[in-house]
Amino acid sequence: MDIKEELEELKKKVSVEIDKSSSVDLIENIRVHLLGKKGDLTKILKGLKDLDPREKPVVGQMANKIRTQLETMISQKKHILEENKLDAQLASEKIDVTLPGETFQIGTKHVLQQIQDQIEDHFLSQGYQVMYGREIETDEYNFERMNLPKDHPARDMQDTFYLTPNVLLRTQTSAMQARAMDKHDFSTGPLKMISPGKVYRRDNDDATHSHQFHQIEGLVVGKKITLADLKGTLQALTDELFGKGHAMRFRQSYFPFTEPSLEVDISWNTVDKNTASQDIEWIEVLGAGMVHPNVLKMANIDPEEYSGFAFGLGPDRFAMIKYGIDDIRNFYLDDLRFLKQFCQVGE
Ligand code: FA5
Repeated sequence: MDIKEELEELKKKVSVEIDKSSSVDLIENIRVHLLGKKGDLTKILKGLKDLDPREKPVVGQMANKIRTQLETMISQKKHILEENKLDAQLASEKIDVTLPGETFQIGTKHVLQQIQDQIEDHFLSQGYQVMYGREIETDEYNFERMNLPKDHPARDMQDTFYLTPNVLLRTQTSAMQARAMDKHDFSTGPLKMISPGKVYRRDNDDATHSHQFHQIEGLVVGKKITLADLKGTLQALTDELFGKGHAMRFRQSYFPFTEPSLEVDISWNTVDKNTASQDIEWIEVLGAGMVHPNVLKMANIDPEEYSGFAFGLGPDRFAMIKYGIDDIRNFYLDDLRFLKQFCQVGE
């Protein structure tokens, strides 16, 4: 067989193979076997060098033509096979939107967040602004600006976790009082704010104490603010949360940043586990008082002209009273049997 016949033979053989090939991989295989370095066409063309010099250009031209024809056939077939493959894939992945979907468990607000939201809504409706503070605070704002200089004995009651000697996990949302006073422009009217968030203390955990809990700070500073305003504000809050006239008890107390200072207890019904007899107890829910003149002075506010009240309440304990929960640790155990009792309707 001379070289021209070989080329014709190759064209016929490869055309049939292309026709028969049923996958992109097979067609790619044909291309490599035909045109690769050791491919059939390359092998035949090596014989060109032994040809009569007059025949070389004729055979060369013929070889190029066959090569182009086969390449075109390969790429057309490859295109068809790729399209078929995509069609098959699309058909197999078709989604039936009428099939019933999988059900997901959707989370709901934690009971503590629910209480916080209710308290925020109450104060927003009274014209307060809500300011979220930082859990990592400086000694300056957590203690010093609250009239608790270094070595003040009242610091002992609020030992905490220190990141550096001057940076700590805040022990009270009161840290936001000074930040709010620094920021407020008193020419626009009184400052009325609440500040909710987590606080931390080196307290031993028990039924009513946790080393991490929540507080909501309240602060009003303006002209002619009195203790009566504070009492009325707290009464309005408890009326809304627990129903009008729910028993509250004001007790004299001490905080370095308020003068006078007081603590507020709320009554709650307890049931003796052994005898099932019901009793009424008091639980302390907040500390409060009139803002100490030193605290106002440190914020460059004249205590002769301005006065204010502040309170720091524990929403965890509010939730305990509202829902009859006898152990604060339940809030932090992530036990779904406990948490599911407080799923809001529709969630
Ligand atoms: C304070 O933290 C003051 N900053 C409150 C305050 C603000 C007074 C503004 C005056 C003016 P006290 O340590 O008592 O005070 O905490 C306030 C409330 O936080 C308590 O009444 C209680 O409801 C809650 N609380 C305190 N310690 C814990 C604890 N370990 N676990 C859960 N709740 C707590």
